[in-house]
Amino acid sequence: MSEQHNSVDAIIIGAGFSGLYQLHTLRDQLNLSTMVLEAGTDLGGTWFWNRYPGARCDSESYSYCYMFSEEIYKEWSWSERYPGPQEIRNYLDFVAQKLELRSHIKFNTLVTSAHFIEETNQWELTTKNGEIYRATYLITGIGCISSANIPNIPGLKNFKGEWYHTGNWPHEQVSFENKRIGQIGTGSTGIQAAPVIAETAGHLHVFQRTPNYSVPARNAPLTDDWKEHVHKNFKEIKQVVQSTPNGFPYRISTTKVFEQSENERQTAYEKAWQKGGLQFRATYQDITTNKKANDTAAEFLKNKIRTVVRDKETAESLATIDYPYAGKRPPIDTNYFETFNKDNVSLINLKKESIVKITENGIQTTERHIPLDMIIFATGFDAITGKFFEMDIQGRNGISLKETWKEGPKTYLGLQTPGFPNLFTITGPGSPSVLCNMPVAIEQHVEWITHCIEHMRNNKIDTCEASQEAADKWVEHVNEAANATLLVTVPHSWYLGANVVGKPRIFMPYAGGMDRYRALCEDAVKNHYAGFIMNSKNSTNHSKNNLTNHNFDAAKKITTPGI
Ligand code: N01
Repeated sequence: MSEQHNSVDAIIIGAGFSGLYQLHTLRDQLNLSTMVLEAGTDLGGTWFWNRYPGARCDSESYSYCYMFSEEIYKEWSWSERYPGPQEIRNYLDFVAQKLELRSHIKFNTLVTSAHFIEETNQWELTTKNGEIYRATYLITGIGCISSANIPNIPGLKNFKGEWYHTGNWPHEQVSFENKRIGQIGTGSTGIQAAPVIAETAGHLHVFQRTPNYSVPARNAPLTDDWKEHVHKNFKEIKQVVQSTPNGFPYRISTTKVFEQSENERQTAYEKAWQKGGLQFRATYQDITTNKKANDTAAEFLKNKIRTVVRDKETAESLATIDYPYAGKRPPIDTNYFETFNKDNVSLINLKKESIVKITENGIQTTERHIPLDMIIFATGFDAITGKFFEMDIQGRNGISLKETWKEGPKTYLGLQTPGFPNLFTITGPGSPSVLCNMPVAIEQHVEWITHCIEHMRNNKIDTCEASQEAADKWVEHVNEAANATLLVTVPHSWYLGANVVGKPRIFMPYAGGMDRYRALCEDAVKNHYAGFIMNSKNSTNHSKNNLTNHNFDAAKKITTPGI
């Protein structure tokens, strides 16, 4: 323990959507001394790091923003249907300026450890720069897909060309001009990147292990009429995003697939395809829960691939998909399948030949050597828990978070973990997080945490932590919610941690729906923070109501999951 440290009421890790809003509420509403520690050199979180070619948000811009302030909402106008990283960073900069947040953010400050000190009920944080901070409340806003996953393919260190991971993309311009590029990965990122890389690459080789469904994004500049429309309808838009299961600004149909004829279905799917975007999965209520219903959507999308891609073998490699549509996070794209009609693009089907190693000048597969000047890893993330484990987080009695979560994360409502008092995790594991439009999930968490801390201060409570019983029951319910969907049927999904070698296979986000989740969080508060143990120095009385009053039964029947 050091004698030299900075001490504040609250520290937030991360200066993305979560960190900025949490700083505002704690500093400006509760008057707490608050600071944000951020590893990057500027605002943005996910959007600070993800600058890869073609990067774009898949939530529509008018819903991918804060809604806590009507004034802020109406002062900002988005230029395109789906914003890119620069425009999102500009937006966050606008919010930071408006709320004068920058003075309380310390950039270039990577937190390496956070230990709970029992004697003072404080968290002590150390940074890579060797600084030490203490705070009563520690809040993580570290994002869910922020820890890059670079597969352990033999030989990478010998490669003499350039290589990049999309999630750590250089700030300087990367030129693909006349270069032979190998892109590994065809998730949402790879599907966005390939068409843009192919525009200037000498040749692009796309290494595909698992083919993917994709629906056109149909991105476009927004008209002045549209901008005026969303500003005028702020209240209605907010009401919709806060009441849907996935936080998106559209309602999921209440019609089931087999309530309509084949002709009606084809018309409905075609209409959704033409409209573009993630709402394709909202065409019918049961697409994400009923395999046979899902098959009809899957078949429609596979046929689209076969229609677009001219080379029959390539089309089959792209369209032979053996898992349900939206079973993994469904990408949306701009000309992804069309890209394979270009002469300078080839698909390497890793179901037919696999990567053996990276050589000095290319990739060796079981069939051939492919010479390359650049390798791009669009290989995803150690999602949801990865960033936590990059820090040495220790709670009561020096127990580490890594140890506590070694068989999978165990939280209550994704907000707190037993044994880690006053540690609040925005969009933590076990909350809807990645299954929800992120800013909607973030606002709800920030506001819940703010009210909880306000309650603690008003009632002279020193520590709040989830009870073991509550966490155990919640983990059970998170599994139950996932099992009601087709999400658990995809063995290679990052929702399950299956993309990272050695990671336990546990479904991490809460699939029961943001609307249901919001109600459960409110219910816990109404029941005197049921499931949370509140302690004061002078008394050790636990929260008056324990979980027996807290009813998950209402949450049992999941008909419209939040995906
Ligand atoms: O990552 P992914 P992502 N050899 O894990 C392949 C969000 N996002 O960065 O499926 C060969 O989905 C892997 O293959 P497989 C969004 O939530 C949002 O694309 O494991 N291939 C897969 O094809 C998304 O879901 C936006 O068999 C290997 C790919 O790499 C999440 O980020 C935009 C491999 C990884 O796909 C992650 O998407 C972009 C190996 N050794 C992303 N290892 C928005 O618009 C992995 N792969 C907001």
